[in-house]
Amino acid sequence: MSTPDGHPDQPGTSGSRWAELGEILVIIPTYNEAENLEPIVGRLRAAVPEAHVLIADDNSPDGTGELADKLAAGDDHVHVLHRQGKEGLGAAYIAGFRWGLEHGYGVLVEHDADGSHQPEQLDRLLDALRDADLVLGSRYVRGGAVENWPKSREILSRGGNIYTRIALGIPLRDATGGYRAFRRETLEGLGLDQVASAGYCFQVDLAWRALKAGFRVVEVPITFVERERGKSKMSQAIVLEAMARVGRWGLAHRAQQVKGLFGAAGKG
Ligand SMILES: Nc1nc2c(ncn2[C@@H]2O[C@H](COP(=O)(O)OP(=O)(O)OP(=O)(O)O)[C@@H](O)[C@H]2O)c(=O)[nH]1
Ligand SMILES: [Mg+2]
Repeated sequence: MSTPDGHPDQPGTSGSRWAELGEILVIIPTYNEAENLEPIVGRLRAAVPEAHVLIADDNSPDGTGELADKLAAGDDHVHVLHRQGKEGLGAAYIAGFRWGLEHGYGVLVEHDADGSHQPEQLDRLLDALRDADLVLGSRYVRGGAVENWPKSREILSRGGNIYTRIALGIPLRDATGGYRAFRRETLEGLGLDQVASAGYCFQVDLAWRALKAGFRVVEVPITFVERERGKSKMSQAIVLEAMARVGRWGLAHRAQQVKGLFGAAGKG
């Protein structure tokens, strides 16, 4: 069975190790990643040849979108979603998720373009997804690692994760990472419309929603390598804004829990 653009709209890549999970779509959001795009797509196609790739480009001024079209023209497993302008990585992922759900994929993967995520480790995430609903590539579980980061950046990231764990009361070691694999049912059950797509809260919000909805969230170790080429879109202001927001979510959640307790006590 195929959709008009020639895609399988039913799960089942026969012969694949992950056939039971359905077709796999790796979503790569891009903004000015012209130098990085071809190598990363090449590595993904080599590492997991049965996986499809969707490049979600926000009209990058450096020509990443045109390059993506060229790659797609030469490979039926590569697709492009052109978006009007820069709206942030969260919005690009949500658009990519919707595209993937519409096209019948069973697994949707988040993957950066900049070389920070290793395509050669995708098999770990997919293996773990057989017994999970969401798999997080984790820098901060045993076996996980970070390369090329200045100590200050690592402290900020580790600190942010400890803070997130305490503020929200969740067991995750790395709730802010961006290398993840979702079953389609997980995304369908999260309420994508309500996800905070702005800034760095996006990843935390997705993981937290999955936990609250009762999905099985599992962490597997990854080696995160800081980008060598291109420009980071990350700043200290973004991190501080995200931490303030996570703090507010935690407080609101706790207030809700306390209200629930009093409600129950009142009834009993
Ligand atoms: N479509 C789209 N992609 C984006 C946008 N902002 C970032 N990205 C992509 O999202 C991925 C992660 O962005 P980075 O700038 O590397 O952010 P980061 O990895 O958290 O920060 P660094 O560690 O400093 O690299 C990359 O593939 C970017 O090209 C955006 O506004 N739109
Ligand atoms: Mg990066």
